[in-house]
Amino acid sequence: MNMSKRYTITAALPYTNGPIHIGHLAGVYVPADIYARFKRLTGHDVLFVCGSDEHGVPITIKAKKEGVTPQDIVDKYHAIIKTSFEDFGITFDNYSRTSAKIHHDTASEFFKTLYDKHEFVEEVTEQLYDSEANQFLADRFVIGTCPKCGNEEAYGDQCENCGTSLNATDLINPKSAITGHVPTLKETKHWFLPLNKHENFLKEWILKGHKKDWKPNVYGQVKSWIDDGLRPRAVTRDLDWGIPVPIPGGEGKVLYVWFDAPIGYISATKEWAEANGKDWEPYWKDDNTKLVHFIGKDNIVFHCIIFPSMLKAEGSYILPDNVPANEFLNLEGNKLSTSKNWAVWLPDYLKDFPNQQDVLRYTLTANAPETKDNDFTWKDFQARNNNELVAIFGNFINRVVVLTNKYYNGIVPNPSEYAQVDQETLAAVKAYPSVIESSIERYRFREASQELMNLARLGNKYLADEEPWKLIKTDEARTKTIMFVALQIASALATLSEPFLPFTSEKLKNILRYAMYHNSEVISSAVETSWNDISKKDILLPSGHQIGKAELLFSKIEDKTIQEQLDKLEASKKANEAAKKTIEPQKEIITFEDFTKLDLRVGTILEAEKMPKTKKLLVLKVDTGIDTRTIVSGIAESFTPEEVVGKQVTVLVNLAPRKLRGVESEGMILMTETPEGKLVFVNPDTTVNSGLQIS
Ligand code: B3M
Ligand code: ZN
Repeated sequence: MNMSKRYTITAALPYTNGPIHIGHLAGVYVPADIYARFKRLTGHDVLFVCGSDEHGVPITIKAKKEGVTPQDIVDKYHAIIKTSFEDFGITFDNYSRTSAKIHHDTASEFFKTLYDKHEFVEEVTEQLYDSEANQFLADRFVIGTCPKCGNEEAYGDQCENCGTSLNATDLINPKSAITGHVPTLKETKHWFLPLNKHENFLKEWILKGHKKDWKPNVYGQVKSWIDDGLRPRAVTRDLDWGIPVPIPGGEGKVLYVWFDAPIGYISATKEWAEANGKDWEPYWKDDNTKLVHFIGKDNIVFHCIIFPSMLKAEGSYILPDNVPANEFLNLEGNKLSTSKNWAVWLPDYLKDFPNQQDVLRYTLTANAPETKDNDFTWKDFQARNNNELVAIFGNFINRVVVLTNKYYNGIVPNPSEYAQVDQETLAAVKAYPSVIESSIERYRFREASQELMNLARLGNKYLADEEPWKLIKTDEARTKTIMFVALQIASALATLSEPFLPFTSEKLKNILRYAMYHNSEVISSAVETSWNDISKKDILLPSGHQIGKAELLFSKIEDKTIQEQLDKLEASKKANEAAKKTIEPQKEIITFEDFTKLDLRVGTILEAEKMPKTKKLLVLKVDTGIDTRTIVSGIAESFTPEEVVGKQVTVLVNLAPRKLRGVESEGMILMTETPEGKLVFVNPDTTVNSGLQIS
């Protein structure tokens, strides 16, 4: 086995403030797992690590919202995320967490090393401060307009729209995400990583180096940052949740989450090494090791500029060989959103589609946002399953296994002389490992998954053309040869599908009896077709080998099942629309004098009629206690005239009269709109005399 290369493969540490959703899977975890499985299958020494990112501001915001501690939040979601990755077949060698002691120690030590090497610039600067919340505003504690692209929901450390990394003071019109207030400026000391000092190294390493094999979307983004000029980045924060700054003067401050999180890959490696009696250093310090970071495009700057600068400054680490960042996945035409519950959550998928992990893995791979944002639709999910996994892959395997059992009791038959079509087919099978490999090596997993499906198409076509079910009656020898060739294709599929369809691959290996079983114990491995065998060996499943009975690898997904998922999303959409209508931000403060100018009275509606040629307006006759007057009100879509006559309402009587569609309206009825969009009267809950003042 070729053990020449060691791979350290990392996957972005998910923020532990919610479950994993299909955007995370498509962007990061499925491609990373395909790559790790493939590298293991082709005989490499692979370490695949990840872990929960537990210090980010999103955690503290979620904790505040739920009235619990940040530790409660991360404990809850770390468990949910870890379990769902395991159930989905993501094969991390270690899934750690940044609240673990080993990470605190590793990150503190890393910071201290850079501090002692004078790699930081210590500076007192003015930072955004929320005087009401009595705290500094950094990262997601502050939202404002991105100076680069105008996105009005940019965060204090980054704009997710254009990816630019920001200092909070760069934001235009910043607003506190805690109180909504406009922040003030307050002096505070922080330690900065002078990225500008690493500009030449980065130019050499990326722009001049062999990074041409980086994906264009990654190389392009990095190049534009470097061209724009790199600036010092604060690597400490005035927060109480995170890793304490381990130097004098760091009291009350923590490491910036994006300083500590990437070091989480290293601490996860150390933790794995300790648990397995291994040495962690070769995976991070040996030039023979290839370091590959799987991330989403919003993490490019941290993995291509900041973390490499940290590693370079520390001096003893290797640098990433590639950072194959994916773009974003949308859902049914809209951006995925945790806060708006516009997502397909992995735990929900696993519950709604038991034992169908591979259907989602395959769909997310076949449609991965590798070079541009892409859209997940439940219709496409159904089509990929029914038209490809069931109709091509599953159908081929089912026919081969059913016919082998029917004609030969499951024994692989003895072939006679190969016809030309047999030779061509077997030659084509031999080419597939390198075809798929070349796509995977270029991080083109969509392409690779389609090549795998093409191998199943080849099998299907071979059987359809050779029609063994007809020949069995007239040419026994020819039928045996055809079935023998078809079984070789099935064996190749069992091995080559493992990175993409791991659950199916295992099922198929069991059906083909890759290993012999006795009382469900493996007693011998009669055949073990390795990835590298397929292009080398002429026979993968030898004649005389006993295979098992047929079992369905995939089942058709009905329209009803898809509709249930679409209904769930519709419900989310409705809840969002309702939620959007709830609390509008408070208007600007008025003085008490301003308030006393308003004359609010109890009024009684005496008459009501629809305003002709309008949908929204009712013309009301209102007894205000002062007089009876006409008021036009936009409530016709919520109430009929009959429903409002006799109602007591709050009336603003000293509003300047306005002409609406030729009718003079003198005053305003006060209403409110429920989250469901229903208008209701703001009125006294008991009947009182019209004209009473409301104050
Ligand atoms: N927690 C994920 C994100 O930005 C972030 C990745 C850290 S990888 C070191 O959504
Ligand atoms: Zn931007």
